[in-house]
Amino acid sequence: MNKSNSLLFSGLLLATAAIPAFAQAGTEISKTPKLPKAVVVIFADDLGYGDVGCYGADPQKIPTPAIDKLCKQGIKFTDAYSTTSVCTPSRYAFLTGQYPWRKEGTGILPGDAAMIIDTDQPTLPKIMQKYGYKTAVFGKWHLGLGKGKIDWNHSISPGPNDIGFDESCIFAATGDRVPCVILRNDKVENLDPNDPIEVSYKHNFPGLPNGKDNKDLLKLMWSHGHNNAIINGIGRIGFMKGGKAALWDDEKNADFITNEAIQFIKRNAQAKQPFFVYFATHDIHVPRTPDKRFVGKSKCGVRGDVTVQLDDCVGRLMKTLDECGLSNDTLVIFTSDNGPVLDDGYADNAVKDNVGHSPSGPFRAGKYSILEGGSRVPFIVRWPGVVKPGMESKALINQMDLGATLLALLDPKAKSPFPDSENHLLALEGKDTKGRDYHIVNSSAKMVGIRSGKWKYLPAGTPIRDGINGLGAKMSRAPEGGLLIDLEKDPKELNNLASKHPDIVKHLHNKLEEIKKSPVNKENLREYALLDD
Ligand code: NG6
Ligand code: CA
Repeated sequence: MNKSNSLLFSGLLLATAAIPAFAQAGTEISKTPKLPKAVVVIFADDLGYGDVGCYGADPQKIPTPAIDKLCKQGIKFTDAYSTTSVCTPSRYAFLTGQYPWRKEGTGILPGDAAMIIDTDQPTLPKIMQKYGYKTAVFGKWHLGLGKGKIDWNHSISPGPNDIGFDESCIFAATGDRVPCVILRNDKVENLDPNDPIEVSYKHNFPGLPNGKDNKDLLKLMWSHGHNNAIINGIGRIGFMKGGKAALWDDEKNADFITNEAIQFIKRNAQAKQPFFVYFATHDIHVPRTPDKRFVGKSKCGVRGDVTVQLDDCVGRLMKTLDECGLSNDTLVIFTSDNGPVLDDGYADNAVKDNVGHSPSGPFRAGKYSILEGGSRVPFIVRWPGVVKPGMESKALINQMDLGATLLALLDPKAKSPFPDSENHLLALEGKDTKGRDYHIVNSSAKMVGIRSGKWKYLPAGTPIRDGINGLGAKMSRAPEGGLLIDLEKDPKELNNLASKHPDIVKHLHNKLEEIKKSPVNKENLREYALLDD
């Protein structure tokens, strides 16, 4: 924390001292939430609404005791959404408070893409920094790095540390994309300068085998795509040469980032330094490579096993907060970047092994789809002393709302710099069960629909992807007159009520057009610039 921040924070502590005394955490519920000493946001990858016990998974098949415990201690949101149904745009929105469809180039990125968040954009971690929190990201980044062609052998900038993170320890993109190395802050970790890294998403490097023609070299077979470079016996997207000493160990990645986050928590707890953690697990994305401790620990094959691994990571983070005496002063949020997928390009038997389990819970389809399975995700808020344990909330919220919401908590008078993020602090506290008036539902195809109350509307022609695998989905389009669904009665989105409720269709259609056109809130952005010292 720089000097001005630390002054700001001590000022903030003084300010909070003026607020009426808070109830002892866990006993009584306070009227005004105290400022948490820590905020931990856990973003699982491709975890569906129904993949964890507290959202309906059978604990005999996929045990998730740590996540279920978190849920019992806090609020389970039933109507929370990732901003879209794939990773990059969801994370873009979470960090910047802007709908990704407002900006070109926010689709799924290759591993050598330039960073899509401008360094002068407002971000959630910048807000946390400003109010005195030490900020860190661990795990999957997938928002691009640098400005153009990346030289992986030198410092890479801009990156996470330029948009509000004091520390970062990340995979540049995904586990299935090269380069398969870890970046600590702006540099590849463990890089031998005599074995430089080269990356190409166009061609292989002379003499190196590819996954397409060298299946005998693969320990995990691909089912579609994922047949470029072979790294650790796994075919990847993109080609890579060199960097042997820096290659990650797929089976150890979950432990690695968890241990990094644990060290960060302990260090800051000891220094009595408030902190913000964005814990971006790679689980349960492909390639699914559980550590041997978790192999066979579910009854749903490797996809279930990596869910158990994810649960273990969550449990260890919570245990660390306990050990540091911070659990009662930490706001923990658990969610997923998009809905579930079974076969996402590797022949890991996820389809065959998915015995009787519904990854999307009561909803239809999954990742990549505009149907509910694509972006209705688990969203758990544990906030001792503020939220009553064991609550369930139907509040309509979007992960993107965390920016404006946390800012409202830290500084109720501050104007939000975020264009689309809404302040739903009351929903997070469990006091408001309505949440947003409108949420724009978005699929990977940049197509948008709108949700308001129990209604969901997709304009005529919207592509609808119905399936839970990367390939083979049934494609259709919203019919003439649009698709209007009563999500309360029809979570599987089977009955079109558009012709019965033309007034609702008209209203939602107009509202969608209005929100699509509404410009970025320039006034607030100026305010934000003023906040900069
Ligand atoms: C797709 C990949 C899929 C996954 C996805 C991104 C193929 C055939 N499919 O293109 O495996 O990597 O991109 O997933 O390559 S996400 O969760 O990061 O959005
Ligand atoms: Ca994802």
